[in-house]
Parts: sequence; structure tokens; C-alpha cells
Amino acid sequence: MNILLLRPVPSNERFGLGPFFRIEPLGMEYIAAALEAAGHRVTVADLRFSRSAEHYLRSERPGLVGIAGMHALETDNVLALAAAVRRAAPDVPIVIGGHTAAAFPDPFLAADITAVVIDDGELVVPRLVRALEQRAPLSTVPGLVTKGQDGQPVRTAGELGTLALDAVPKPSRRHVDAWRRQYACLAHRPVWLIETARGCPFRCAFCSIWQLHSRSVRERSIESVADDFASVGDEIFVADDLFWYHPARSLELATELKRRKIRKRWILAQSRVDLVARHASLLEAWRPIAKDFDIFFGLEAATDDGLRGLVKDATVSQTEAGIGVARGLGYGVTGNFVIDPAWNEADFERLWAFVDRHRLFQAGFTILTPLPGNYRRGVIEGHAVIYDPMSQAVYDALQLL
Ligand code: B12
Ligand code: SF4
Repeated sequence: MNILLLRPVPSNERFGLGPFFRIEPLGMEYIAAALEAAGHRVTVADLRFSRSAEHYLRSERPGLVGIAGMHALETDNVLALAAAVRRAAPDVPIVIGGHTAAAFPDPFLAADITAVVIDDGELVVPRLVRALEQRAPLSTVPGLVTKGQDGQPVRTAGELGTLALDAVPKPSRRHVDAWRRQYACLAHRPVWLIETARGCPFRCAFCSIWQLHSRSVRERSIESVADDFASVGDEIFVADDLFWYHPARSLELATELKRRKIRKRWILAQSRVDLVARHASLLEAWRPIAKDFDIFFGLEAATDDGLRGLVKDATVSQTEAGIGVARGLGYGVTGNFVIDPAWNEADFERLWAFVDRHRLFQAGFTILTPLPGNYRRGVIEGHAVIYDPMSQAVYDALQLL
């Protein structure tokens, strides 16, 4: 089958890291690799840089269109793109997948959309394609959510099993070769995204990752990660939710990269301060792998009470220790904080002082907000929280920082 995978153009690039980071659609590249291994023909179009969706619908005549919904902020863009695909190709099945769609499928159950994929795309999409080829009902494909007759979401029955990440060892990156130079993080360009592990065992109140993966972590083998590092360019963003999570395996990976003489110009990884504070020797082993090496830390709050409220399971003294270890070894440190919309001026003053004291010249501030289409308070208290564009008042307050 011909399958067309589309990355929509987000309209809200003003928010958060959006304006500074343009990253390849790695999830769809893994799905493309799984489909190609099963003998299908795939086109991946990153609509930020490629030709239009209508162009690919005409030239590829796909039997299935997939649209990525990674961030909740992109929900409206995904829905608008699905409607445009439906206008141009009235009969083609349209599925939505990606992090936000899998975590919160309800907003995507619109009339134009056939189903939402809520498990690993590498597992579900090839099965879905097989079912379409055999004209079997979608209810026979586990890992989907569709709209039931009463309009309520219905999850398809059956077990998928757990995807071992090495089952699809390398993403099909050639699909984005034509616009690779558009992928950038700040001044680093072109940038490659690498995944070495998926999931996180922690349970931070505001985060959707652990809920989606049930606090599990799956790892790629050392061999497959080292092959991926060897095959990509010099500027790398590591997609892992919690890099260095498994210290023994991380050390083994650093040793293998050094044995293969792999050294990059720049790496950016995301991790926790408590982990880094406890594993200075691991950080020391990784430091030579790149000339410049930046870490994004989820510092979240400037007080122990604040950290407790966010269920961060870390303390401010660990924040201080982690920053110290990282800086001592020559890593660049970026701290990311969560802003509670209920804050008053004193809370902002406290955060301001903390940022100042720790010389966090690179810092990110994200407003805690509830889900679009699901603004009930219980959802916030139940920790199903995502990020939304800032309100003007909070935005103005942040300018002070
Ligand atoms: C890369 C990335 C970014 C990049 C995006 C680059 C770009 N715009 O080009 C940057 C750095 C800009 C970014 C920004 C933000 N991000 Co972000 N980001 C990620 C990250 C680290 C990696 C995504 C990735 O490629 N993963 C690896 C691939 C293999 O996994 P995947 O994408 O999930 O794909 C799988 C499935 O989802 C599915 N799938 C994926 N696509 C498709 C498509 C179809 C058709 C189907 C069927 C299936 C499918 O199959 C794939 C294989 O199994 C994730 C964390 C994570 N590990 O996923 C956070 C994450 C998605 N981001 C998150 C957040 C919070 C943000 C910010 C709000 C941060 C901030 N405070 O500024 C901003 C929002 C920016 C904006 N304006 O929209 C949250 C999600 C929040 C939410 N629910 O919306 C995540 C989960 C991080 C977290 N721990 O909370 N992000
Ligand atoms: S915020 Fe980071 S440490 Fe906390 S659960 Fe999410 S990925 Fe894990």
C-alpha cells in the first residue's frame, strides 16, 4: 500500500521552545521503517518545509493518510489538516497518532478522522494497513480509538504486546533529506533527533509521558544506538525523556561510542538533577562525546514545597548539587520551570531570585494549564495536565524575569 504520513504546520510557534527548535518527525520515520520492512511504500511530508498535502495526495494516491499530533498545542492544526485531506480525498482513511493524540485522543475524534492510534506507531500502523488491505473491520486492530455510535470514544479490543524498540532498529531518515538543513536548535543546524530509550519511571504531576507509558522505560540496544549515532550528523538532540536513566547501560553506551571514535560537535540531552548529582562519573564519561554538551533539566520549582506540589520527587539541594556537577564537568545547563497561574508577586520574586542565584541564564518557563476540551478541575488534580499558550497577564509577568 502507498501510505502518506504528514507532519502539520503548527500555527502557534511563538510559545515555548517552538520558535527556536525545528526537529525532524522521528516517530513517523520509525513508522516508515516498520512499514517499509513489511513491503509498503511510504511518503513522509513535513509540511513546514515540503510541498503541500494536496500535492502528495495527487502524486501518491495513498491508501492511508497518517497525521502526527505531537503537542496539544497543535490540535487545531491537526484537525484542520485532516479536514483539508478529507476535502481532497473523500474516501481515504485518515489516522492521527503521536504523543498528544495517544495521551488524550478525545479531541481528535472528529468526523474527518477514521481512528486515533494510541500505542506505538511501529506496532499499530502495519497492522492497520494489513486490516485495510484485507478489508477487515478496524475493530480487529488493537491500539486504536474510534468514535462509537453514541459519539463516545471506543478503544479497540485485543492485545498488541510490548514493542521491543530494537524490532525497528533504525528510523527511515532519508524521507527528510530534502529539507534536512531546516532542522535546527537555536544556532545548531542541521540537527538530528536520536532516541536511545522511551518512557520515564517518575510521576511528575504535570507530565503526560509517564501516564502514557505506565512509568515504564524501554531501551534500544547499545549496538543499535551506536549505529544510529554513527549514521547521523554532528549536531544531535536526544529525544529520551530521561537520559542517563539506567547508569550502567549509559556507561556502556559511552564506552562503545568512544571505542568507535564517535565524537559530535553538539549534543543536547534532557535529564534530572538528582540523577546527575548521584552519577558524576557517568557524566564525566559522557562529556568527551561532544565538543559542546547541553543538558535540559526539569528544575520546575525554586522551593521544596513547590517541588512536592509537582510530585517531582527531588529537592532543591539536589537541584543545587546536580547543577554543580554538570557545570563542573563543562556541560551547559538550561533550567525549566513550571509557573502556577495562581502565583502572586512574591512567588515570582522567589523564582527570580533562584534563577539569579544559580546563574540560570538559559531558562524556560511554562504555565501549568489544563487540557484543551477538558478544562475540568478534576483533570488538573488528577495530574492530566498539558501546556497551553500563556495568558497575557502571566506573559507580562514573565517579561520581568
Ligand atoms: C522533539 C520534541 C519537541 C520539539 C519539537 C520540534 C518541532 N516542533 O519540530 C521542541 C523542542 C520544539 C518541543 C517543544 C515543546 N514540547 Co516537546 N517534545 C519533544 C520530544 C522530546 C521528542 C518527540 C519525539 O520525537 N519522540 C520520539 C518519537 C519516536 O516518539 P513519538 O514522537 O511519540 O512517536 C511515536 C508515537 O507517538 C507514534 N506517532 C508519532 N507520530 C505519529 C504519526 C502517526 C500518523 C501515527 C499513527 C503515530 C505517530 O508513533 C511513534 C513511534 O512509536 C517529546 C518527548 C518524547 N520523548 O516523545 C517532547 C514532548 C512531546 N513535548 C512536550 C512539551 C511539553 C513541549 C513544550 C510545551 C515545552 C515547552 N515548555 O516549551 C513545547 C511546545 C512547543 C510548541 N510550540 O508546540 C511534552 C508533551 C506535551 C503535550 N502533551 O502536548 C513531551 C511529551 C515532553 C514531556 N516529557 O512532557 N518538543
Ligand atoms: S517531567 Fe521528566 S522526570 Fe518527570 S515524569 Fe516527565 S519525563 Fe519523567
